[in-house]
Amino acid sequence: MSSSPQPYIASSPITPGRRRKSRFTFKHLNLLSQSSTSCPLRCVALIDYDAFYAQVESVRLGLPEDQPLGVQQWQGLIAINYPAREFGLNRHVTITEAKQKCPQIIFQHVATWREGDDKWAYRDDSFEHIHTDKVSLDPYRLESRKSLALVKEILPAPPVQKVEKASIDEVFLDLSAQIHSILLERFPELRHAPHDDPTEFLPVPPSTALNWEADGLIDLDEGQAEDDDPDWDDVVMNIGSEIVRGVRKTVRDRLHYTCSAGIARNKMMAKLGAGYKKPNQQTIVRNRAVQHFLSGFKFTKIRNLGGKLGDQVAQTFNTEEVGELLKVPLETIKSKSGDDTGTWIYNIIRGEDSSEVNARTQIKSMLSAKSFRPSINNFEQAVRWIQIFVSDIYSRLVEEGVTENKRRPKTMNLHHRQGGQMRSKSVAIPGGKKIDLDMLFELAKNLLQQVIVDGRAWPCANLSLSVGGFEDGVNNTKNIGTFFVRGEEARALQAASRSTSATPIQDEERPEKRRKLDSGSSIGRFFKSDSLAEEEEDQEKNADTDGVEDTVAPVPVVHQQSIVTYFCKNCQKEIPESEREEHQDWHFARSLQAEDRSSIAGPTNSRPPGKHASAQAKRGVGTRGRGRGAKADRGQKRLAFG
Ligand code: DCP
Ligand code: CA
Repeated sequence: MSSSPQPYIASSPITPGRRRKSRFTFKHLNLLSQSSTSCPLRCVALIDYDAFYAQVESVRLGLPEDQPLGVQQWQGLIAINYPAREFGLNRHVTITEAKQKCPQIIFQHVATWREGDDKWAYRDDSFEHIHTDKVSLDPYRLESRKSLALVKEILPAPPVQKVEKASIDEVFLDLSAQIHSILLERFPELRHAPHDDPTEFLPVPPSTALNWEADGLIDLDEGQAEDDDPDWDDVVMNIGSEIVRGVRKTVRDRLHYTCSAGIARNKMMAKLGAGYKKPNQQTIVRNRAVQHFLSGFKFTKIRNLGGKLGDQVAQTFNTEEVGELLKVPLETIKSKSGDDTGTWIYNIIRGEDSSEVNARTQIKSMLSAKSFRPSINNFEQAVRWIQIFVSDIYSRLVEEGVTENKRRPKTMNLHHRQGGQMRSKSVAIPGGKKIDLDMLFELAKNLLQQVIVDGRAWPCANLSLSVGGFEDGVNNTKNIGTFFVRGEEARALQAASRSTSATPIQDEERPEKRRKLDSGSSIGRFFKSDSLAEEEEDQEKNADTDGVEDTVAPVPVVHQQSIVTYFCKNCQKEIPESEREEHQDWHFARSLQAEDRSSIAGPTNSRPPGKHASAQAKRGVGTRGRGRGAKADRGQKRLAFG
């Protein structure tokens, strides 16, 4: 991940007037066949769908392509299609403004989960139900998956095919190996190195080798001219462009989506290229055009320089312009940003990026979240959301093949935010047991109980549930279903609950947003944060935040008249009325936890919230059913959902 080797600024035998040989060698050609990141002939593309969610909705609704449409989430807009953008709209405008500027616009609200439903749905009234619905991005995920599958179908099979899903609507393709085979087909003179010497320079390409058709070409660097003889890197880009045009056409024909693309020598340049001209266009950044292209950008537009790292660099060097930063010597950048980061920055602004197109497309984690405005204040409310999160995650797990035991997550996490504190609890998902809604719900509820037992659970401003640590499932279907008896299931669950205490990440109290990229002072850290960012992206894109900056809702005013109390039968004590809900929740949580733990001794050292703790808090515990057998007891009666 450090500096990109750039071996191709090689001296090739050039005669005045016309070059006899290419600058590239047979060895370079061989590197191309291996999709090597150090190959100077490398070709990478980024395909980015135009106004993705908006297109999904337009196609689903069968609307004419020129119909302006905005995708609504509560009172905000999260995607605006290109016909609507012609009216000057973007996703930061309000619905009222959008309507004013473009009266014919259609707003489509995203699908939502609603309590009691076992599937998300499009509803006419969802924008009025921010407090009871949770957005579902499943329709977009499904379309994203469908189009990724199509792209993979169009391209040659792996290992020639190298496809990386970069986000819900972006995909990187390393086209090198495919282009290599096309080159050999079209230019047989490239098949064998003279004297089998890989260091031999390639012959020059025929001048008829290039046909840019309708490509968006970035102007060449200073000192380069269109009528200069092309070299093989130009031919490679030309073939890459042809492939991408074909992919885009098939996607358009079969799925009716338009997308834009960038074609260049690496991921970073491809990404910049893709955003250069939208919609429905592709931009080629030839190697001879890289410097010219880059100099027109602020470096904060560069992939991985958009966040804090970019801000820090801008502050340190007092500029955001690539052109200005190019003047800073490597040693100076290194002295300010550290050796690794400095070298990386130095190279990236010169258009050099050796990061690989990583064909891993498997999901690492799934998250379902909701921010509450106003905050929620009791166990029942929280459990209702947990139920929705579980349904959401379970439906995605089914998509992921969990019911056929293809893959399964190993852990479940619950994050809970109260005031400025984020707490998280985690539990191992018991292996060898079928993952179903009930099982996930029990685990999640148990995590919630743990949060409540710790106290300070309310008011809660955000809850999020995630599963992660996916592994390939073992084929143990014969053990599932009839084989398990209740007691065993209960024990499996108990084991899982107990294992939380051994899980190092459980009960982590942390300042808000600790996981955000906090410093760019080391490139190692920076790239680690990149992979974290991936998970965060999953979180962000699934989180239901009502489009409002997450702020802590004010604590509801409770009338703290000290004389007002209620008598807790469990504790046989007077408890302040203001603590009633939390106190009851505490008992409830303790009792369920005790049930789950079955014969494990009840709490001796935990105290209910407030100063009125009592050893009698245990009273009543142990008289109810156990494990799954307890399903229809008080818990269910109190919860009453669906
Ligand atoms: N998205 C979102 N909130 C954001 C950014 C994006 O919900 N702040 C969703 C809606 C977008 C989708 O992700 O349709 C893809 O994001 P893009 O940034 O690629 O934006 P678009 O695809 O909508 O537009 P463009 O044509 O500019 O790529
Ligand atoms: Ca897009």
